[in-house]
Amino acid sequence: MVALADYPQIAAGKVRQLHAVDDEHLLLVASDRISAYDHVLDTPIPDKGRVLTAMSVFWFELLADAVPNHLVAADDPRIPGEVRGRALLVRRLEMLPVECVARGYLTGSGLADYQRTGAVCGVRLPAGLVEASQLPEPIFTPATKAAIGDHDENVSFEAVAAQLGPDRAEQLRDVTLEVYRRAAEHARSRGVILADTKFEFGLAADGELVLGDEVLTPDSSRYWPADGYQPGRVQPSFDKQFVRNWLTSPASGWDRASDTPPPPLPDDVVAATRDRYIEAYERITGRSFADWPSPTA
Ligand code: Q0Q
Repeated sequence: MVALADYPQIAAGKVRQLHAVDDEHLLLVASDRISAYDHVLDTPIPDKGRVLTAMSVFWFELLADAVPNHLVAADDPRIPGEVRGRALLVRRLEMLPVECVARGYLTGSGLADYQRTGAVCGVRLPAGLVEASQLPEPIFTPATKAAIGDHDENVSFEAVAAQLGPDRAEQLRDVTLEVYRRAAEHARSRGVILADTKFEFGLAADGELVLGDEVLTPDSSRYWPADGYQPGRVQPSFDKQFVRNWLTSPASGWDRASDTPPPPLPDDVVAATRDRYIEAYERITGRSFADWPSPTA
């Protein structure tokens, strides 16, 4: 049986790693780590890596008619038993250097740019929008990838066209918005608002545009409960709100403004957060998480 150590690590994010399997394949591994307020917390959320991996697989399958994707297998002898269920065997692509973000709602850096300039990535928006306003229609707001720990930098469509050519830029915009629309419609029918999401695309050897990375997970997207949605205030995160509330409560003794690392999470916050990830998966997919593969080693 193959071990993870047999696959050289070639990239690492805050909560995931990428390993080389062979010339044609990579292994995308999701950890149980969770980040909040730009810190990776000391306390893992059991099964978070498996839930987010299962969500990516669901979305790849649902959206395969809209765009090809890099998924080869979620359960395969080439996937080490120790990471089974939280690792995807994917085909190696030539990744494009653009974070393809679609926004259906205004929040985060999009809201900040709008409040400063009336636009996001050069896309002018109507006056009077507030925190969490739904946009008249979803917009493509690309960004350049930042180093770990830094925030991506929002860039204009024209900047993407200058870098990749107008045809490729238009293709990225069109595919990004079409996949977001399809996903947002599906999520909304399950009582969940997909406020925004970030895709990464690459090129296959034959030049085909392929959807890579994780897709439409709570780590690459903002998910809000539709119940209680109310523009004008920061919406509760579907998955991270228990963590955020505890960290910003007196109980944690943590000062978010300080540069000290957050304290470990209490067991009840960990358990409630695990339940929320599973609830998000089961509501969105209609599948039971109990059926998803687990590590064997
Ligand atoms: C690739 N990443 C992301 C990343 C750190 C993931 C390179 N199919 C692919 C993929 C994918 N997915 C990549 N490269 C070639 N082919 C994905 C940003 C970074 C940890 C995990 N980097």
